[in-house]
Parts: sequence; C-alpha cells; structure tokens
Amino acid sequence: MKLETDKLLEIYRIMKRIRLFEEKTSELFAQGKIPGFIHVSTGQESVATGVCIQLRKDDYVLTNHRGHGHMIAKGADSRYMMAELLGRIDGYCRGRSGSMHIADFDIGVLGANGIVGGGIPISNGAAFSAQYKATDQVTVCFFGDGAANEGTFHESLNLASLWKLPVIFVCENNGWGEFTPQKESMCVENISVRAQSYGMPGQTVDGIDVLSVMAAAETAIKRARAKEGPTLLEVRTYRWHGHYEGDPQKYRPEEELREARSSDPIEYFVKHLLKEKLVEREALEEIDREVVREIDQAVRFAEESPPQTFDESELQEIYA
Ligand SMILES: Cc1ncc(C[n+]2csc(CCOP(=O)(O)OP(=O)(O)O)c2C)c(N)n1
Repeated sequence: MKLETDKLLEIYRIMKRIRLFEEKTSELFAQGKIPGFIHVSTGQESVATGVCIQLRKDDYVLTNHRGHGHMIAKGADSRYMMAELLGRIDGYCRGRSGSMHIADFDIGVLGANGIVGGGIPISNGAAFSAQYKATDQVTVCFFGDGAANEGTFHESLNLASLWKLPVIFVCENNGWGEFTPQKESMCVENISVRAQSYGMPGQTVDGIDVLSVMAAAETAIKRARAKEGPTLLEVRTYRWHGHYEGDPQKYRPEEELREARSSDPIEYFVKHLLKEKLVEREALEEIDREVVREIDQAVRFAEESPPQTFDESELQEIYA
C-alpha cells in the first residue's frame, strides 16, 4: 500500500494514542481509580487503526468489551473516554456506562458490549438501516475469536450474506477467549474459513503489519459501500495483558507472552517507515511528545470532573 507521509504519520499517531491510553488505563486501574472491570487492547493497535482510519465519520462501529482502541481509532476524544472510565459526569455517557457500555453516536460508535457476540446482530441492524435508507454508510463490527463460537456470529453472518448487508465483520483473533486458547475451543485454525459457509469472502491477515490490515479492510469496505455485501476479516494479533486487568494469568505460559511482546505492531511500523525512509525520526518523536501530553491532559480532565452519583429516586421513577 502506497501512502502519503501525512497519512503514515496519522496511522502512527492513532496507534500510539491507543497504546498510551491503554497503558494509562492499566496504571489507573492498578491504583484503584477505575471502578468495575477493564479489558485493554495493548498490542492489538493495528486492528482498530488499520480498519477505522478508512471509515467515514457517519459509518457505524460496533465494539466489544475490549473496545477502547476501536473507539479511539473511530475518532473518540481521549478526555471524554477517560472521564467515562473513571465514572465522571463529563464522560461520554455521563460516567454511567464505564468501559464496557461506552458509546458515542456522533462518531458512529453504537456501543461496546459486555455480552460476547452481542454486537454482531446489532451490526446487522445498523447495516440494514443504511440499506433501507439507501445511504452508502458501512458498518464495522469488531469481536474476538471467542465470539466467533457464539450462535450470534453464525446467525448474523448468514443473514448479512443473504441480505447483502454492508457490514465488515472484523474478528480480532488474539489467540485467547478469556482463559481458553483458540485451539481448545475450535477445530479450525483460520476463522476466516467460516465465511465460506455463508457465501461471503473471508480473509486472514497478520496484525503485525498495520498496512496489511489496511489493505484487506480497504477491499472489504469498498465491497460493502458498493452494495456487494459483507466480508469476514480475521486479523491475527495477540493479547499482551491478562483477560482483564488484575488477571494473574496462571493459565498462560510466560514464554508465549514474551515471544508475542517481541512482535510489536507499532515497532514493526516504525522500523518499516525508517528503513524505507518514508518519514523522519523527528516527526515520530514529535508525535510521541504530543500524545503523551494529550493522555496526561485526558487524565487531568477526568480527575477534575465530578464523580457520577447514583440517585435512587431515578430508579423509583423507572420502576413506578
Ligand atoms: C455470552 C457471554 N458468554 C461468556 C461471557 C464471559 N466472557 C467475557 S469475555 C469472554 C472471552 C471473550 O473472548 P474473545 O471474544 O476472544 O475476546 P477477547 O477477550 O479475547 O478480546 C468471556 C467468555 C460473556 N461476557 N458473555
């Protein structure tokens, strides 16, 4: 894929923004500043970035419980994200959704979802709305390898293909579904082969290379926009952290983790950019400084925002 310098730097900035946001999130969680459960996507930045960077603002995204990166890549403001995670009133959902139900309709993110596979049928609904209204919006649905074993995955892919819905199903295969490795939960190696049963194209891409993810996503997005139907895109990546923050990870060999961390999609991209002399090192360093400042500001913004409080009278109104 041949891209202008500005575009390459934008890709770098988004991946870096996700990485630093997630690292800060882990840190704040460990300090007891984030209520509830948190699942971070550290190490998986190429997937959200490679797909979302090619979407329009009015395109839809459905995400899952590990969705901070998807939201950031779709254009979310780190300040409102951080405030939401900290349960503050200036958060995207006024501090009431937290990490797992965050949404921002203005940028097309229809919501995270704590139910594994829960976003997949919703993405069909969003895509159907575009088809019905004859717009050319597309819908991207992100989910994990674990979700690819849920009934919702199979039912939704069948219907999407039958109705030629403009959806891109992006299976972010990080090798683990909670504490179970992929090979213990399914008999196929490439989840993309499942596309065949539903009569749609399926492709597996190596997530180490954000440009490969972009190339595959570009084809799928074009197909959806041209009203030719859905695609199943499987991106192979690796979950660097535990299933949730604080997970002791007794089930995972340390050697595997060490090896995986040595293949970092951001480092891989930087090496490529410098080796091919596509950008100056100083430009990357400048972005690093800007993103550090941005994430610090996001934390300050969130900490200065008042905590959301729970008013029981609201419940009484709901159940009256
Ligand atoms: C329907 C349902 N079943 C089980 C769970 C418990 N659960 C939460 S996350 C998870 C694993 C999901 O794995 P995957 O889809 O691969 O996503 P990843 O966490 O690897 O990003 C499970 C089993 C749930 N939340 N919902």
